[in-house]
Amino acid sequence: MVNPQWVDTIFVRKGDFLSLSFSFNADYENAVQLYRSPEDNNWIDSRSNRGGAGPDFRLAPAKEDTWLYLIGWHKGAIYNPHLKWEQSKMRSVTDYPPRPVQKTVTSFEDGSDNDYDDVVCTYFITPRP
Ligand SMILES: [Ca+2]
Ligand SMILES: [Ca+2]
Repeated sequence: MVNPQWVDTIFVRKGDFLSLSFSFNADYENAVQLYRSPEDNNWIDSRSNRGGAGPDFRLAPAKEDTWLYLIGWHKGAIYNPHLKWEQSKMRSVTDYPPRPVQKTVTSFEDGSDNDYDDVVCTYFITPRP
């Protein structure tokens, strides 16, 4: 079960571009996944501090108004395959620098120290040029 309080819902208008970048600062194993539905196990993209932040993820221009869902996960240890993934607490701050660009910083906490930088996803939504 996903706790909806810690799901970042991303709204992308038809024709807009979404670009996400990721960073990690955690002692425990952390991951973040982008979904088309919060109840769906089929994620679109995934990053972890085990696999690395990787390149920015860029979604093709939305063919229709689209909702996407960003959810963070962690284990209470470093790279222990026997532990279950637990959902991470989430904070999200959005601003519009300058409009109509949207910039959002969504950060996740694995529960060890409340620094909320265990996974940080920064994303921009920009209109079609
Ligand atoms: Ca941290
Ligand atoms: Ca932390």
